[in-house]
Order: sequence, then structure tokens, then C-alpha cells
Amino acid sequence: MIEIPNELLIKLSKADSVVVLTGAGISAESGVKTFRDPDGLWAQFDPMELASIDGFMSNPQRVWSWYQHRVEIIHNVNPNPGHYAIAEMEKLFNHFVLITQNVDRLHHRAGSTNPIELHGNIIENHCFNCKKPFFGETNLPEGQIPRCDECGGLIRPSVVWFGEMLPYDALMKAEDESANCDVFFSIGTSAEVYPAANLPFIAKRNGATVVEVNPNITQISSYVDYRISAPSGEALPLLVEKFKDFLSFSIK
Ligand code: BJW
Ligand code: ZN
Repeated sequence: MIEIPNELLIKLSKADSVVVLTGAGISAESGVKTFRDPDGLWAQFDPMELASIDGFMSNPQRVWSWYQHRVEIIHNVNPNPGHYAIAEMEKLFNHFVLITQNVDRLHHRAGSTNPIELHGNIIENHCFNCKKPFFGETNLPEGQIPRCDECGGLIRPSVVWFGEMLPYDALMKAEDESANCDVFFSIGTSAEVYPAANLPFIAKRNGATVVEVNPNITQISSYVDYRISAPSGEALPLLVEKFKDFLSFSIK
């Protein structure tokens, strides 16, 4: 039985600005693997080999085929009720901002408008050398990597690897929105990867109510105001339904 605290509904009804930060857990119920769960990607693969500049430079083909495999998985899955509930939440508040660490674009497909993508996305590609966006054919025979039509450099996915800076404008907006919101949700993230993991702390320091939706305990669990310990695909539709009921009840 998932519990949505009444106090939280009251806080939400008074909130002018709501920020949601999501991580891999929001897509778990779509069939996309998380990173740090026992069956997650980092239990099977070395992040420094597959998600770092050094890893790409030492074996670009290995990195490229791993990402092609993940793109294929993502093309074959669909947003789940958690993604749709977040798209619905957007309509319920004066100011609503979605920040995601995910690269799978499932929030877009569920109808969220303009999510801030902190770690880029896996659908687009650019040149490793000159950074020019690449729109050519990526589905090449195994072992081949597309090359830049400008400089001949290797093409890479437009994601943020370890040791790389996050897109500056996205990070600045995420920090600013977190500092100025009334309620901040941290959903399906282990909150282990910085600077994204700072955002709940920025929100809390600036007076926001911080809510975590995650079936497991994380780095921020002891710090949050409310924890909804359940899968997001179950908890979020319920939260939206209860909140709508609460609103219609209170205007009667
Ligand atoms: C559910 C659920 C359900 C399950 N419902 N929930 C020491 C050495 C080197 C670097 C550092 C260091 N100390 C700090 C750093 C910096 C580093 C960092 O933070 N490292 C930490 C690991 C310590 N950060 C960076 O390097 C970042 N850049 C940066 O800081 O630039 C400045 C700088 C430059 C140079 C040096 C130092 C600083 C960049 C980080 C890029 C992260 N990239 C990845 C890969 C993206 C591409 C790809 O997808 O391949 O991003 S790593 C991976 O982790 C991915 C994710 O976005 C990110 C966060 O993971 P997330 O989303 O939280 O997933 P999980 O798996 O960790 O958690 C899932 C959660 O879901 C769990 O809690 C489950 O319980 C839950 N869950 N089912 C709800 N149904
Ligand atoms: Zn180039």
C-alpha cells in the first residue's frame, strides 16, 4: 500500500514552483536498465571503459557498439506510467521544471515539454574532434564507426561521460530552478553522481520541501522531508490522482 502523506498534498496545493529531478529508476519499469542497482549496467560493465573520454580513446569501437546496442533497446521500449504522470504534473502547477539525468528521451515521448537534459541524450551524435553535430547514417556494419564529414573525426553519442563538463546552460538553469522552487522531487536516482546530486541539497538549503520517490534508500534519503518508498510507475500516478482529488475537494 503506497502512502501519499496528506501534508505533502497541502504543500503541493500551495506550491507555486515545482522541480522534478529524475534518474534511471524512472525508466526501469519501461525495461531500461539502471546503472547502480544489483542488475544495473555498472554491475556488468566498467563505467571508465564505456562512459569516459579515456575509454572512448582507448577503444572507440567497443564504446560505439555498446551505445548502438543501448539505442536499439531504447527504440524498442515505451514510456511508463511514471513518465506520463510527470507529464501530467506539468499541467498542475504555475511553474514546473523537469530536470533529467537520463539520456533515453522517454520523458519527451511521454509528452513532457523541454526537460532539462543534464547528461545529454543517446539519440543524437557529434564529432569527437570538432564537436560538429552528425546527422548521417549510424547503422553501419559491426566494427565501423561513422566519421565526421567536416574533419574526418570519429562520431560519438551526445551524452556526458565521467570527467566531462555538463552542458553549461542546462546546469545553470537546473541550479537556479532548484534554488527557487517550493517543492523538489528526486525520483529514481541514487544521487551519487555530481553535480546533479547537489540539486536536492540546493533546493533544501533554499527552503524547499524535498520529496524522494524511490523503492530503495539513497544518499539523500535521511535528508528529505518525505520519502515515498515505491516504484515511480506506481507512486507517481497515485500522487497525481490524489493531488487532483485534493484540489477538486478544496475548491468545492
Ligand atoms: C527506482 C526504480 C523504480 C530502481 N522506481 N526508482 C572521483 C573521480 C572521478 C570523478 C569524480 C570523482 N568524484 C566526483 C567526480 C565527478 C563525477 C562523479 O560524480 N562521480 C561519482 C560517481 C563519484 N561526475 C562527473 O564526472 C560529471 N562531470 C563533472 O563533474 O564535470 C566536472 C569535473 C570534470 C573533471 C573531474 C571532476 C569534475 C559527469 C557525470 C556524467 C555521468 N554520466 C553517466 C553516463 C551518461 C551516458 C550514458 O547513459 O551512458 O550518467 S553515469 C550514469 O550515472 C548516468 C546517469 O545519468 C548517472 C546517474 O545515475 P542514476 O540516474 O542516479 O542511476 P542509478 O543507477 O545510480 O540509480 C537508479 C536509482 O533508481 C536507484 O536509487 C534505484 O533504487 C532506483 N530505482 N527502480 C523508482 N521502478
Ligand atoms: Zn569533426
